[in-house]
Amino acid sequence: MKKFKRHLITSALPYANGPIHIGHLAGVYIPSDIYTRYLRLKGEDVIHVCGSDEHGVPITLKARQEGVSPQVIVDRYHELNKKAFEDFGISFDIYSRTTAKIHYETASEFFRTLYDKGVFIEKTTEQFYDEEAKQFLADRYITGTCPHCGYEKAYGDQCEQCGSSLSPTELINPRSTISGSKPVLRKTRHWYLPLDRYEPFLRKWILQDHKEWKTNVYGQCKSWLDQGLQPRAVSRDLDWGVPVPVEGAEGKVLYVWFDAPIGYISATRELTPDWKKYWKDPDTRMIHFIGKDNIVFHCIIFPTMLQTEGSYILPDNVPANEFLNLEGDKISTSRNWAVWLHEYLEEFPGRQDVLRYVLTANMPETKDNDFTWKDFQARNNNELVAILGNFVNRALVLTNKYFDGAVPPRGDLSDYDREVLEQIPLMRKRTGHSLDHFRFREALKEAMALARLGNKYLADTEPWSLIKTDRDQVATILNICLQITANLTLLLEPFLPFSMEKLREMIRFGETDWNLIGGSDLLPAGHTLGTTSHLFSKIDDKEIEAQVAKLQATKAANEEGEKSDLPPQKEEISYDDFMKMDIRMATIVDAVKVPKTKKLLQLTLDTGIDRRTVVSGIAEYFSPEEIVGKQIAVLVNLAPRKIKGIESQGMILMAEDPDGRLHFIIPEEATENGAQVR
Ligand code: B3M
Ligand code: ZN
Repeated sequence: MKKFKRHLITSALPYANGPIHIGHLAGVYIPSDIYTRYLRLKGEDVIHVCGSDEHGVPITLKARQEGVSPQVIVDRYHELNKKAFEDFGISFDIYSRTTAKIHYETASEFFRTLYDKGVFIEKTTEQFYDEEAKQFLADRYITGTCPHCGYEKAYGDQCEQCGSSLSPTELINPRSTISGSKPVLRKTRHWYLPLDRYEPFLRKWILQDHKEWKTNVYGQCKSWLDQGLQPRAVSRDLDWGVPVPVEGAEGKVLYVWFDAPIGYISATRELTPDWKKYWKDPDTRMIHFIGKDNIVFHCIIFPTMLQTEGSYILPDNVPANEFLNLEGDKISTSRNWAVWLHEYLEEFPGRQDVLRYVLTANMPETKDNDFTWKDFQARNNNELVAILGNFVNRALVLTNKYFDGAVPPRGDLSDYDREVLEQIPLMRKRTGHSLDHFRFREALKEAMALARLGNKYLADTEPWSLIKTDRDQVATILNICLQITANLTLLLEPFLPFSMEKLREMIRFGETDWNLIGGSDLLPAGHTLGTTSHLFSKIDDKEIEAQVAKLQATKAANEEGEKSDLPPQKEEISYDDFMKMDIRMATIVDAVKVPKTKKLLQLTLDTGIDRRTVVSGIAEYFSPEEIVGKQIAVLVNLAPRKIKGIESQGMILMAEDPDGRLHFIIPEEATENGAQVR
C-alpha cells in the first residue's frame, strides 16, 4: 500500500432538519471517530471534518410546515446536532455548516470553474410548476397516486408504500403540496453534469484501481456503472441554496448534492489556511465515511466533479456502512422510531461509552443490523462491567490494599507471566490490522481480548489467596495487571474515549501513543496510582423495560394513527392566518327549513353585532324546534354566499365525526352574544 503523508477524514454532513439518532452514529460517526482517534494515537497528521448540510428540499418543506424560514430550522438543528456529537465524543476538528459564507464562496467557485471549462451541458426540460404559489415544484413538493400500487400519497420521486422510485409526471392526479392545486408543465433550463462521458475514467478508477473497497461499496458502484450513467442536473428552481453563479440564472440554486460534498472543502478551508495540502497534494489520503444511501454521490458524482475540476485529489476509500434497525424495524424519523441522542443522554447520563460500545459491537458493516435494548443491557452487564470493569477494578483495589496504591516491583516471571506479556503486542497488531481495514466490530473484539486476558490471568493466579504465602509473587502479578491496565487505556481509547480518560486518571498515566502498546513497563515500579472508582455499572431490568415500553407506546400510537379514519392534519397556517378569522358567539333566534331541500336550514342569528341570516346544512340531524335558543359559535367574516337564492352571511361551527355526523359546539356556560372566539 502507498505510504501517505497525511489523512483527511470526512463524515457525511447530516441534514439540519432533525436530530441525530443511533442509526447515524453506528453508520457513520462512530466508525469515523474510532478511525480518526486511532490515527491520532499513531501520531499521524490527520484532520476530521464534518458539518451540517443545510440545503435541500426537506429543509424547505419542514420550514413551510412550521411556518418559519429555512434559516430558523437549520439554526436549530445545527446547534442541537453539533452538541450531540460533542456529547458523544465524536472528535471532529471542525463542525461547519453549508450556510457559512465560506461555503457559498467555495461552492460557487467550484461550479464556476466547471462552467468555464465547458464541463456542463445545458438542457431545457418541462417541469411541474405551481401557478398559485408561482414556483417550480421539486419532486418532494408533488404528491399523487402511485401508478404501481394506487397509494394516494406517493411523492414525485418515490412511493413510500411500494418503494418504487417515480418521476413526478408518472403520478396519477398530481397535486402541489404547497397550494393543493394541480401543477402544470413549464419549460425550465438547467445545467447537467454529463456523467456518461466519465464512465471510462470511473470504471478504471473504481473497478480496477480500487478492488480493495468494501464489497457492499464496490458492488453498488459496479451496478451503477453497468446500468450506464446519465447526465445529472446540478441546479434546481428553488429559493433556498447557493445561487447558480452565472448570469441569467435568477431563481436557480445549486442542487444540494452538488454543494454538500463541497462542504467538506469549505470546512477544511474554515479550519486551516493550510487547507490545500489536504485537498490538493496526492500524498494526502482522503477517506469518506458515509451510509449506504450516499454511495453514488461519494463514489461517482463527487469524484467526477473533483476529477473534472482538475486540481483536487480523489478519495482513497469510502467505507460505507449498511443500516441499523431498531428492535427489528427500520429507524424512521417521521414515525419517531429511533433512539435520539439527546434523549439517551437524559436517560443514561454519563453513559456515552456504553452506547458507543454497543453500536460498535453491532455495527452494520456488511449487512443491516439490529439494535435491541436487551442486547444493550447484556453487553453492558456481561462485557463492560463483568470483564473490563471487573478486571480493572480488581487490579486497582488489590494494589491499594496490598501495596498502598503504588505499582509493586516485578520479580522472576513464570512461563504464564511471560506468555501474558507477549500477548499484548500481538493484540495491538491485530486490533490495528482490523482498524486499517475498517473492520470495527472485529477491532473492538481484538481490543477487548486484552481485558479478557487480564480477567483470566487474575482468576487463574488468585493473588487474594496467594498473598498469605507469597507476597513477592503477588507483587509480580499485580505489576503485570497494572501494565495490562495501562495498555488498555491506549488500545481501547478509540472506542471508549470517556472511560479510558477516566482510567488514565485513576492510574495517573498520561501517555497517548499507540506504539507504546505492548510495553511491559508503562507504569514503573513505585509509581503511585490515583483514586479508584468504577468504570461501568450494571443496568437493571427496570431501566431496560422502561425503554422497551417507550418504544411500544410509539408503536401503538403509530398503529392508532394508521387505522384511524380521521383526516390528516391540514397544512400549517401562521398565527396571522388564524387571526384573520372573526368567530363570535351567537344565539339562534329563528330556524326554518329551506323549501325543497333535505339538508338546509335557514337560521336567524343574534351575533351581538347584528341579526343576520345563515344557511346551514344541518337539517338531517336537527329540527328547527330543537335548536332555537341555542348559543353557538359562528364565523362572521366569511364572504357572503347565495345558497338556494338566500344570502348566507357566515358559517356556524360544527364538529363532524368520522361517520359524517354533526354536533353543535356549545359553550359550557352561556356568554354574551358577540364574544370573540380565539
Ligand atoms: N446530507 C444525506 C444524508 O444525511 C446528506 C449527506 C451529505 S454528505 C456530503 O444522508
Ligand atoms: Zn406505490
